[in-house]
Amino acid sequence: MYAQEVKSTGKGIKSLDEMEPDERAFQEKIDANIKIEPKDWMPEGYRKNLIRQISQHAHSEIVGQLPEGNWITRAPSLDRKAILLAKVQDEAGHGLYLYCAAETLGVSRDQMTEQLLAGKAKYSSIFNYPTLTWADIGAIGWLVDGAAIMNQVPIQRCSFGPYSRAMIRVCKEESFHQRQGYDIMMKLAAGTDEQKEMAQDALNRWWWPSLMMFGPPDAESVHSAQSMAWKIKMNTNDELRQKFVDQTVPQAEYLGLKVPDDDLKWNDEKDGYDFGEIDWAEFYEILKGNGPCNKERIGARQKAWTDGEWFREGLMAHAKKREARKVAAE
Ligand code: FAQ
Repeated sequence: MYAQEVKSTGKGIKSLDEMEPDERAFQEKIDANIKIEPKDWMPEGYRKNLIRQISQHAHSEIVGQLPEGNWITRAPSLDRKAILLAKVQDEAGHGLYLYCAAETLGVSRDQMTEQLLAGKAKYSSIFNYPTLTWADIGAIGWLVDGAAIMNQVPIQRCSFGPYSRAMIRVCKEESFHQRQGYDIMMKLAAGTDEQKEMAQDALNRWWWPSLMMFGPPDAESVHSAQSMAWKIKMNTNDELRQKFVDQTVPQAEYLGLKVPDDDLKWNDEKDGYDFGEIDWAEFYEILKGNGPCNKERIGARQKAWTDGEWFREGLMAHAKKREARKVAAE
């Protein structure tokens, strides 16, 4: 069975024989691809791990609006403004579906936000880089949404019902985002020398951070073994990173742009590209809060939270008043 296979990686995952009856029945459901729904029994570790991953995913969608939102007023035409505005609104919607999915596990949206603001919950490293030119909006759609899709398509099949269903709609919208980004890159790459240079510069700056989105190398991934046994995660970080490189390099070639990696080389034996070493020191610095825009991003979320306090209180007061009226009428 799957759980036993994972144990063979030596990461301390229990085999079916070692599990309590409840846990074993749960694992058998997972192995049989039966969805787990919010009111079903689940091990506490499964619930916690899901809240961790889904809430961090939700925070990424919400914080992810900031780098692109920065360009809405400066998009080069009315059409591009309308498209970018719709895309950024979609990201807000993704965040909301995901917060709802996490709420079914017994955590409130306020608690999740407080964890983000206190630095206890992460969001994707990629959103700590600045968007310096219009070409960065193309690169984000092409590479960042492209990496997000590569990671999220398999999560449509994950074991937790609300998360897997949320991913179906999210992936459809992300596919459109990826196409709009690539469309911007096609226009720039086929434009003047200066526009082509802008496109190349954006690719140079976003390539390596996009590869980091898939998480640390498998050997350093803390959660992969258990998350894969529970089908919270369907592939390892390195598997998805490799698929992303294999899919994206030909797209860069089609644009006439150069992927900024001198070690990139097709490998017939593995039927995929070999690629250079990722700067993991940079990745871990970002996770510690020391990336180029970490403080700005959290500052923006903190301001939105503080500015919205009167509104949240107003909503609560209104809800309480309605409830009191309902009770009085009964
Ligand atoms: N950034 O043990 P693992 C998007 C953390 S959505 C920051 O390998 P795991 C849409 C990890 O949390 C992008 N932290 O972790 C969009 C853990 O720390 P913890 C987000 C990272 O969970 C596009 C520690 O390192 N997508 O872009 C990162 O098994 C455009 C150890 O790592 C998702 O969240 C990172 N890159 O694998 C929006 C998808 N990588 O929690 C706007 C769902 C790792 O113990 C514009 N999530 N860490 O404190 C996943 O698939 C997984 O959570 C991974 C990480 C693959 C992200």
